[in-house]
Amino acid sequence: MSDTIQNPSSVSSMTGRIALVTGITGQDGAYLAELLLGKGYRVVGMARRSASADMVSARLRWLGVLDRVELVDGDLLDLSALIRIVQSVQPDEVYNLAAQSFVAASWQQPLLTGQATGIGAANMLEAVRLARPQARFYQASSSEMYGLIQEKVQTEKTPFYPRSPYAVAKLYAHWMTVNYRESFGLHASSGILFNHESPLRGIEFVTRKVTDGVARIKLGLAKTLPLGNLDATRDWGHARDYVRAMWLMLQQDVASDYVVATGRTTSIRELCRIAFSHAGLNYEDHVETRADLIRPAEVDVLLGDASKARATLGWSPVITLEEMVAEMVEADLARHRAAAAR
Ligand code: NDP
Ligand code: GDR
Repeated sequence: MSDTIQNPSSVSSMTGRIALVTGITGQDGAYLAELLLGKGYRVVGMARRSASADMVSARLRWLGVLDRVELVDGDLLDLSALIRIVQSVQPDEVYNLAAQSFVAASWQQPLLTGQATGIGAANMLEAVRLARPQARFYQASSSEMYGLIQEKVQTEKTPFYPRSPYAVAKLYAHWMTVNYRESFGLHASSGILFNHESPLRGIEFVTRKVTDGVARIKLGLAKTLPLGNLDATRDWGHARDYVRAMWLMLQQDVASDYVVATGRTTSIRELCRIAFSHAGLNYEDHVETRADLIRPAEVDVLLGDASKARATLGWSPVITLEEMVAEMVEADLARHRAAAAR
């Protein structure tokens, strides 16, 4: 990649609408690109320059959309580049998905996380305000902002109590989005998304770590799976469902903040049971708990109430946890079988 856009105008847009997506190489970036291309958008994805360019595009390739997305080099820490990109792309919609998104890593890299996940979002808001204030803006906020839970079921009105450097950075980005909406009149919405997963989830996150572990154990490549806290519970949905909510938010006349969640919470232990039993295995025979995988501070329970998204956006999730875990286990089995056959 370079400073200029790759694949320029290789796709003529059916709607004439242009979307700029940061974090295009991540899980949500790939699914969102697929959704927007399906709706006829011209999709420009911002990605960091990498020495391993083929790895950068792996998820887009997996979904079969790589050649239809235009990629441009950019880093959230580089405001001047962001301004130039927004100026040249002139997007109608900007989806800010880029972040250092791994909670556990944020204790090892608190300042970098603050820069990318917090200040990075402010940089993007500034770039939009200066170069394309009429664009609609989406900020990837997180249920991690609730942290030490103040209400059993979390809504847009539940008080926040962040419990990691990641969550603190996301809270800053969230309030900057609200402030840019209220101060400068930007059409800026914030999606408070609860955990969402898929076969494209990074391997370090617990769902994918479990489904990859199940596949390796099933194929005789490993015997055990080390995990941390099995008692925390998460409200898990599928990324494909959740990117639809992002898009719906930017189609509203008035920008706002929305919880996006399934309304069901499940422990890591139960997730293990579902995933292992899908492959005919008993998790208790293979899962080991390891103290070094326990976090300095934990978010014990997350359970979201997406009533506002349901009522205003007409959004509700379609894919169940069991269906998603089955899809992920099957994808990891296929991946390991293909690697063994090479
Ligand atoms: P991923 O970790 O899969 O993707 C993160 C993306 O951000 C990658 O493309 C990464 O690029 C990019 N990135 C990181 N730092 C920078 C930077 N300094 N400049 C430019 N790009 C950068 O995350 P997801 O797709 O799962 O999540 C998308 C967003 O939604 C994130 O902001 C995340 O925090 C948030 N979120 C996610 C939830 C989930 O359950 N998935 C729930 C709630 C919020 P590279 O490939 O180069 O590393
Ligand atoms: P989370 O996701 O921190 O909720 O953040 P993750 O899958 O990393 O952890 C979920 C829960 O599982 C427990 N856990 C383990 N987690 C990992 N990664 N590895 C383990 O071995 C392990 N063992 C137990 C954790 O302690 C935790 O309770 C995700 C990210 O996508 C964020 O970017 C996003 O904002 C939130 O979801 C909503």
